[in-house]
Amino acid sequence: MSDPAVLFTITEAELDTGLRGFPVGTCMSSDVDPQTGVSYVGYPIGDLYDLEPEAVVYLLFYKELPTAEQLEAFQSELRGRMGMPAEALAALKALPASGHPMEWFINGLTLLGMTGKTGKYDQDALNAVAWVPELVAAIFRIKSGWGEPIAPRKDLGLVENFVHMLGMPNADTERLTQVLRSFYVLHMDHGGGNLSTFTGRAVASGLADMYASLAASMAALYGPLHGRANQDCLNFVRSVGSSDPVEVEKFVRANIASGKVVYGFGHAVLRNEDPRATIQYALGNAICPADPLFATANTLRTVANKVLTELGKVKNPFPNVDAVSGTLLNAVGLTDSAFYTVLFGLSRCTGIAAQIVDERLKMRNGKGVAIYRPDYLALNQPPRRLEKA
Ligand code: CMX
Repeated sequence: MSDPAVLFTITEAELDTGLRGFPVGTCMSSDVDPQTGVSYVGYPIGDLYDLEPEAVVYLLFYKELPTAEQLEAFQSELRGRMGMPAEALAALKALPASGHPMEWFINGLTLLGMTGKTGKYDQDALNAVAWVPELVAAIFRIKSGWGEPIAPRKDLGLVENFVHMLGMPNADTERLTQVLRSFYVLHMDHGGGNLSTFTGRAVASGLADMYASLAASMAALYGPLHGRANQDCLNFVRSVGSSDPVEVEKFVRANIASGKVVYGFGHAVLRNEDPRATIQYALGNAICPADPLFATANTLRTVANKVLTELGKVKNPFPNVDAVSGTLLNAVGLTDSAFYTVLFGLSRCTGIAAQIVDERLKMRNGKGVAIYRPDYLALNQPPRRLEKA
């Protein structure tokens, strides 16, 4: 490629490949390197996962980590925004019980828009950061039969408040908070091209409001090849039934022979172990090394990698973020995997909201990115006419 302005050339073979790798725009909050994984505004995720979650939210929105004073002011601002509209909560309770938690979440986001939007992307983004944990905790409580939604406490941080509002029966609050704090930071953002973020940005480019855009992005996250893989991944680890390397290898080989994927392994962009998986393996080794499912996930880390490498065709035979997140959630009492994608969404809404604010209010000198309008080439549509009498 001699012209430095040419970033990518498209051949016919690249059509219908899901825009894989096509550069379509810029992202100010995060980046994904095939070898080293995700970074937020230049910081590798390994530097950030144990910070105060609000400091990382601040970084995604304002592109710098806050000073102690800025962090305190930001935490206090978010606390001031807490308290989702009561009308949205009341409407949530009327949703069909049979819906998947993600279907409730998608509807819940549009309810927040109907009852509480300001119409300003930056304001709605920060309100969403404050309200989404309340919405998700309410979905957990109503759908799990744990009782009425619990109101937020203004003296608690975002994740501590979420744990309080979950009111999970028999919870080990300390371990639950520890796992959810890191889960929240690890899942916040992952570049602009992942399906949910891309969808949210595309929908906002037509000037749909923040909540409608987030609802659309969460519909994208709902797919089993995207966010719902974390639910399938825990079910996969459960089905292995052993942590013995010989038994696990037999299971993985049989699984592949029957045409199924090994959940928690592979990635569209990464070509190494996802650092978010590395961090979670270390957390599991610290808090639940003897947990049977975590032990299985640990064995899969090496055994599945070996078998997938031998297979030859898998571009990334290493664990992705979903390889172990479910086993940690399960180990701290969140045993119903149907809710895992909602937890992913709770976190990811932060990065998507920050990217929508950047795209609508900052890019192109504040003019915002134009409405998305890619081209689809006509296929099997030779011109023809309807003969009329
Ligand atoms: N197990 C078995 N086979 C796999 C595989 C896996 N984990 N990952 C890839 N392959 C196969 C593909 O099915 C494909 O086979 P065919 O050529 O026969 O169609 C071949 O290897 C090449 O695929 P690839 O280019 O390496 O992977 P893709 O970019 O097409 O797909 C992904 C990426 C994540 C969908 C895929 O690796 C997969 O299905 N993994 C299991 C599900 C999973 O863990 N998803 C979570 C993703 C996490 C995230 O997106 O953040």
